[in-house]
Amino acid sequence: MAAPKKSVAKETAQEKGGGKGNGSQSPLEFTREQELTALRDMLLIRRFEEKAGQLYGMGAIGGFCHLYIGQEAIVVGMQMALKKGDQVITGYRDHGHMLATGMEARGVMAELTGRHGGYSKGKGGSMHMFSKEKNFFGGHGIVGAQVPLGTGLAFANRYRGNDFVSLAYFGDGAANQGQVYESFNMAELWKLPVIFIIENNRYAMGTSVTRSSAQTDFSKRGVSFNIPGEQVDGMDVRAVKAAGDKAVAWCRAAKGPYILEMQTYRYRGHSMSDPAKYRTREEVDKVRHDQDPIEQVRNRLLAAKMSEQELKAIDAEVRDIVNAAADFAQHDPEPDPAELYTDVYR
Ligand SMILES: Cc1ncc(C[n+]2csc(CCOP(=O)(O)OP(=O)(O)O)c2C)c(N)n1
Ligand SMILES: [Mg+2]
Repeated sequence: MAAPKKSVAKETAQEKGGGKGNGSQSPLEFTREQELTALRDMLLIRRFEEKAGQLYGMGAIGGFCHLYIGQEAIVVGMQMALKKGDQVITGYRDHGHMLATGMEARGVMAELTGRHGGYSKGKGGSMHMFSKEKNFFGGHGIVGAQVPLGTGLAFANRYRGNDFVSLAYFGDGAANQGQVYESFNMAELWKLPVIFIIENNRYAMGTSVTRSSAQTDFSKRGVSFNIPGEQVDGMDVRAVKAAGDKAVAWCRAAKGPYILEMQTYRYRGHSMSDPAKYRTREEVDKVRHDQDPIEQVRNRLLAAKMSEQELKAIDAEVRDIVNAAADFAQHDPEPDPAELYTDVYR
């Protein structure tokens, strides 16, 4: 087992001070350090997800598994706008969110394979992991259920009088859920510091946005509640970070909630069992070719005279972490049967 040289997952963008802001910087300009941080963190998610897909194919992972490949710029860019203590909650497409908050790749992978060293001792699986330390509140399988929970986190922050912000991520499909609008109403009424992040990847399982949504501009979904919203290029990590900075500042200033519609795309199927009959191969290839979030950063770094070799070294470092995680996840023991009776309400 190759030991990771340095834990990328531990040292997140947010901890490196990416969220401090820089008054003289144009919103879309990243420093070299920010580009490198974004590249590393997005690559970690990409390689992790690729490995999870492989392990699933080998039968090492069971149950539901939804990959985040293509959408990496969203969680990485948003994390760069946060400070320690801010909270994150999302749905079932959640591995990227966990890694972005700094949760360990091996703990996430071991949960996928149902091992004792997983974040839920192997009892939760892909959709049910949490980290108090990293302020990650799940991991939820019921579409939209995380939205009122994320609003509740913001209520708690308000009640306690701190200035933390909660991020509630959900999909374009989830955005048509009734509980989302009950949450919007309360959040604005009580000026709760929550950012509603709609990850519009154009599909909810096999249903495209245009087939399911009367209002396809999701940034306008808060209009009747007076919640400001913006559409963001969710494939450009710099645009995500800039929008995140603005939304976070709004929330910290106690002005209430904010909506960010992240325009993105998922490259893989909805879950591991998706016949993908609802879109063409060409559509997927075009987005990968023209907009890939990782390639965008790589190309900018190459244009700024970074060598292919240096970029390959980052990839190698990330692969080491992911391989070590996969190794751990396949050799760590399964939970003892007695664990069936722990961590449950009785
Ligand atoms: C309340 C509820 N209804 C239906 C489902 C089945 N389901 C799981 S994911 C999904 C689609 C959600 O799509 P979207 O919100 O766009 O998120 P994405 O999968 O694209 O990330 C559906 C209908 C569910 N899990 N929960
Ligand atoms: Mg979707």
